[in-house]
Amino acid sequence: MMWDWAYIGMSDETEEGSWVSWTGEIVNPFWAPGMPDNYQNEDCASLGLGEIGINDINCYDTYAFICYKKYF
Ligand SMILES: [Ca+2]
Ligand SMILES: [Ca+2]
Repeated sequence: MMWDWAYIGMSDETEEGSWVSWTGEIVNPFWAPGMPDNYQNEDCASLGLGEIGINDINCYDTYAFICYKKYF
């Protein structure tokens, strides 16, 4: 497992450009500048070590995973 990125449970795999959380809610995360860029069809949102904001990366590598939980 690589630890430089962590998936955060959001994807636009179903419809390109429509980001939804794993609970099915539409989300508009705090993207890093220039992201999401859909580089080579990236569909999974992630937080990178030392990065400011969220980047879309591919969904197929083995990274840590941070889930989203709604409290209110
Ligand atoms: Ca995408
Ligand atoms: Ca990207």
